[in-house]
Amino acid sequence: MRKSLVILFAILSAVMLLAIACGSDEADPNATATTAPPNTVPAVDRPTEPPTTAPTDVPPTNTPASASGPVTIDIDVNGDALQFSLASMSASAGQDVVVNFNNSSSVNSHNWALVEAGTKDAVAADGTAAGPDNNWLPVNDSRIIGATILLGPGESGQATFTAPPAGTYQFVCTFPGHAITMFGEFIVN
Ligand SMILES: [Cu+2]
Repeated sequence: MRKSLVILFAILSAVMLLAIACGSDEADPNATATTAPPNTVPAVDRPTEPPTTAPTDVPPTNTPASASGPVTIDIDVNGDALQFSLASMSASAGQDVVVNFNNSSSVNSHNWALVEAGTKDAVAADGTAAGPDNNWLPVNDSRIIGATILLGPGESGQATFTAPPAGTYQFVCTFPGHAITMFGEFIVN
């Protein structure tokens, strides 16, 4: 009798354990979902990134190579008056300068010359002596920094030169008689 009780107890225990085991499975239906392995890509299958090489072509910039880059200055005359359209112009020392002189006068011939400070009348006097064949300018004169040729009415021309050291210079027309009123100051910074 006692032996059969032990067997019954063992059977009941086995049934209960089985019930617990089944209940455990039913109570945890998502267990496999949370433990799914991550969908990782093997390192060997990853696409290789393009090499990051430094660009060989430097893009152009609008920054001037230096603060004293070339400059172009336009100047005219005041009609048929013996006057330039500008009383003053300026540039930086060492700067490449282009002066575009448009002689819009209908009757007068002019030139434009940059000369050392205080020399415009003396240069003009020597220019008168040099004559029209020399554009009314003394030849190989160290006081002249730059000049156009003689320009007839309606003509235009250029003077190209390198701006001299800082200071105040003069520009002048050396056509005979014009230097009295036809001049201005050229300031080099
Ligand atoms: Cu003149």
